[in-house]
Amino acid sequence: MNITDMLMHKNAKNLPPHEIHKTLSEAVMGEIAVDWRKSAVKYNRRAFYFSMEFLMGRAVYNNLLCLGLTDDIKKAFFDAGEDFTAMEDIEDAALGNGGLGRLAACFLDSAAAGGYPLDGYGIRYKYGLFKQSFENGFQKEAPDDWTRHGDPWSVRREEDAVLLEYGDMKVRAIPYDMPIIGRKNENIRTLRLWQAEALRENEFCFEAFDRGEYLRASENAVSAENISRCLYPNDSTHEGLKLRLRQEYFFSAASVRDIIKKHKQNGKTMQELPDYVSIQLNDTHPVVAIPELIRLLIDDEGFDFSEALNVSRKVFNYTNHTIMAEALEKWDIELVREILPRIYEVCLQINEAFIGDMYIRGLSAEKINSLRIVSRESSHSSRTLLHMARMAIYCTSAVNGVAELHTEILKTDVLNEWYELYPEKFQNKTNGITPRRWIALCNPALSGQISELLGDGEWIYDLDRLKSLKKHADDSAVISRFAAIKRENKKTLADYIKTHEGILVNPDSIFDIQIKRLHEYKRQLLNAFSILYFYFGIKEGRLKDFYPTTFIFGAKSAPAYTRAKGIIKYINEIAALIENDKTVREYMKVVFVQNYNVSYAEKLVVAADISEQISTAGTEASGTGNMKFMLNGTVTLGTLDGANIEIAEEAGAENNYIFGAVSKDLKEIMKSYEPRKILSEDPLIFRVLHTLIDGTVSDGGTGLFRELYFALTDGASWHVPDHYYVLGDFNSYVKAKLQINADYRDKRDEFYKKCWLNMASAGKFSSDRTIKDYADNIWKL
Ligand code: 26W
Repeated sequence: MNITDMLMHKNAKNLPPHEIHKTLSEAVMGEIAVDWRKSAVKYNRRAFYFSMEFLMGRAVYNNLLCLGLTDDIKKAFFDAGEDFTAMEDIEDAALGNGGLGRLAACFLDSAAAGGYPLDGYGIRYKYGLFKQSFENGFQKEAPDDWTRHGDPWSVRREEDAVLLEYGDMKVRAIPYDMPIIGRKNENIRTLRLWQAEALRENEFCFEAFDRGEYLRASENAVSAENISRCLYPNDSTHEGLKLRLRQEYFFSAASVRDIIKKHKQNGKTMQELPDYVSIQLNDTHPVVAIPELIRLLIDDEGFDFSEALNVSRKVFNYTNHTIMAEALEKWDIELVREILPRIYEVCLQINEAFIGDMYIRGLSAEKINSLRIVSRESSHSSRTLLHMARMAIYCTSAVNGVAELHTEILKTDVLNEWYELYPEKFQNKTNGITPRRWIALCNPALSGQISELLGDGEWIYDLDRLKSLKKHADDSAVISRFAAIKRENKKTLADYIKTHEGILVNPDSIFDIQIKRLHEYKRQLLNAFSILYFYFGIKEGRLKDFYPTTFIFGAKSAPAYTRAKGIIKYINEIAALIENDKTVREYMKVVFVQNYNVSYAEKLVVAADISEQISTAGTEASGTGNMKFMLNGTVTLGTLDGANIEIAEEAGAENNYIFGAVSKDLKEIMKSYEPRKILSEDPLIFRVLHTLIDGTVSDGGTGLFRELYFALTDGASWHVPDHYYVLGDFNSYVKAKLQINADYRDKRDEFYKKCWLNMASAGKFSSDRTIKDYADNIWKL
């Protein structure tokens, strides 16, 4: 292998890690160049994944793994006296917020590995998701300049630049291509990310410069570059901001044009586009691609509107990732008119076509009004809104949810009226995760054990084979090796936490882990309350024999999400409270790791005893962290929500710890729910909740904790007290948690058997399965 030669030649020893990283990456890029080029032209019919976010994480180790080079390179590093892990600080592309962006990354990997012609299109943000640190327990954000050491995994393709016009400005979109390797199988896919730049003639204004107006001289360049400057760190609320709309149009329009250009280069007509191209819209963020395609067909290709709409319907498909009302994108139509005047006109035409269709179906005017794609905000509002999800459903062939329950909720509740109009469009595609990154890469020891038992390592491309490991659940030699591997992973994590957080944790304690974006519906607060409950229980002698537990959190809060930031501060205060208590701290410890990201997740999911998946039933569309823990042999402590339901189905509810109200009951429950009643009847819950206002912990005078308290008791912005049913589920949650604690303490073998059975049942949650389902039933590849 000449990559190792190259490393040796460069005399790695004298190079700083980023130089080694660069040399190695460039060598790999050279190695794959021919296959990559061939893959691009190999297929007739192709699919494209349009996503505002791709949460790729580190490329270097993953690419070596997929090429089967890890062992060779590790050895070369060792021989050169170099640290293989030193490249960890060099690159980590966090071009996404959470689940939606990471799913996109897993999908590309699975497509490459499975031999599917799927490529990704997105934005090359200069700054990825902010870096998080804690100062005095409060979240602080810093910019994430992810290419500061260069970007050897991307190739700039100047020749494919696209000119884009807004109502008030013009910009160039320059593509950067990243190879998606997946497997050494000659199907190397591409993630094409667009970067915004000024037109060359506008880049710099010499007239302004000559007048001494130096800032103004580069004003055009700055406003163009602003479009791809920064990932919006918001993963639930739609804010309706101008720059965000510019971003959405920027990559959607550039990508549509890129696809059309290639299609024409292949000598095909635009009428034939649907025969060769299928585009998956990752949530509504890229939905503006629809009016853009229609516009191009009308303005440049001479289609009439209804022909153009028909083409678009055959090309596009839409995935919904959230049922949270505040996340649904509705753009103020006046903003659309200002920034995208021609798109505005097309959207109005789509709306007219829809209204016409509805009249033909015989719907009442009132009903039609309630469904319009462009509609007044309310009878007493002068704002008119463009409903992106409605446009998506009307203008696509397939609409899908991301877990069985989620799709059911879309059909019967959130999108019920649309389901009744277009039942044939609705499908479920339960999410998945790539086994390459989420076990082979992050858990080499467990992967090794599995490969030995299965006789080869090919199972990472055929995860259903794990099933046959169930028969080893009663083999004590197998289970004790499995337990030893987990113990070793816990030790490795403990060392990492010591280095990065300055906190000592005991690897022999239970590792109870909740890692995901900070959001009220995910209920980190429920976890925090239960910890306080145990704290008081131990301190006051009610809780005996509590097995020492380390409660680990990792979560970023949207910078403007005040209540979520209050929850972070609260958990950090609880951590300090316990740490300062000599009698309790032997039994429990709370660690909130800083800057939780994909790379941290790789270290955490392999070291967990308990996977916390505790969202209010009916709120988490799917969850994918839950699958990562499961695959690495962890029991789920969870509600019957999202994919947790399918996890419990696959692994057996008896091998997990399920608690809480179920989705179908909650609507009824919430009608008469009175959290203050619980508070007045249950002194232990009272005690715990009152830490928010009785001075047990301090929010530094910000009022954050008081606000949290009143949101639960009286109801704040939701006007519903405790909208996410934290107190309602509290007792059943605590009970389940104590059950795990006792099982771990008293029936360790049984506990590990449960863990093992979870791993052996995780086959369904490979994104290879998900991609095959999309390819067969939506993209028809
Ligand atoms: C407009 C602001 C905004 C930005 C991002 C609204 C909503 C989003 C995403 C849809 C949020 C998201 O990441 N959803 C998650 O998608 C995952 C992949 O399908 C699911 O597993 C998670 O349950 C869902 O929360």
